[in-house]
Amino acid sequence: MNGEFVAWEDAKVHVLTHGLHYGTGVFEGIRAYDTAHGTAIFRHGDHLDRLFRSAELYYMPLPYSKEELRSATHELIGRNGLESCYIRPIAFRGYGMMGINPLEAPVDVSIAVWRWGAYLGEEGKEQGITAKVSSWRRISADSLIPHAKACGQYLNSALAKIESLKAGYQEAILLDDLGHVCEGSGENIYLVMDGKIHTPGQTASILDGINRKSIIQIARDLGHEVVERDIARAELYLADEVFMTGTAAELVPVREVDDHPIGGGRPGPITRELQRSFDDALHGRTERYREWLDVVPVASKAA
Ligand code: PPE
Repeated sequence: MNGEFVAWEDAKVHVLTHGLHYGTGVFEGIRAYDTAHGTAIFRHGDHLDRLFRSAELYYMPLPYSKEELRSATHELIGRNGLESCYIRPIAFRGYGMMGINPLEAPVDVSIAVWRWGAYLGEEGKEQGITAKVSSWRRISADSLIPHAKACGQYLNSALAKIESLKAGYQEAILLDDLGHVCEGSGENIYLVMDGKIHTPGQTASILDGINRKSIIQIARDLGHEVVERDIARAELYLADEVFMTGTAAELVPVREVDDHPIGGGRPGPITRELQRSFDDALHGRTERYREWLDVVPVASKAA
């Protein structure tokens, strides 16, 4: 926290922290995997780039460089002796000023790491999950910044998630303000139709996921055609396969949307193929994607 290593139980903030009241913070979700090269953080640089972009979009100068955050993360993983973990850097307007204007409030930066298993359950990754199209639309660029990963924006995801869980589904799918398919509460979405992979474009109101970029590249490298375009709600129901990606969730098949079974209600062959290749990339088993790994130096691990 702000440059100090702090024990888990002491990692506390004041109740008048600006970001707690107004959502004025930005964060990242990153994973490190146990690979043959050592503990390796997947696309660490890309996540840190996005953290800095999110901060810039909310006029929040970060008091550390990317390299400082990168090496602090290495040391943190080393000190905790974790072979694999979830990594949550967060920068937020801290304690000192109340009132909406965040510009006078300090900027606090923390990084936390912990073991986090399958976000939507092991069974979800294996068998696929059920999803419901939410009555809540994904935030639009008219009011907020879909491209930023900012704390307050997640009220939108939380409403959609609550609605889907209360209705008995595992995940929510949000449409954008025009009614096009946008993304999950914390995942990007794809469908397979006519042997091609379709996903909303980067300028739709999606969070431009790091795993989205990875899966598009992996799919193309495997010879699949990937089409970025507007997707109608009904296409979800008619698709041969639907799946989602995100750092926490990894690649999760969707077996049912609004009670329509997708492709017979079980994960399809393209989803399975991509899931395997993606898992290989995450775990450093593919030389081609080796550059995506930021290996935690052994010195940090021994510290
Ligand atoms: N859309 C949203 C809204 C989102 O939150 C995420 C990540 C993605 C897409 C996928 O982005 P990427 O991880 O870069 O491929 N959601 C993070 C937070 C989840 C949470 O519950 O917290 C994550 O997966 O870490």
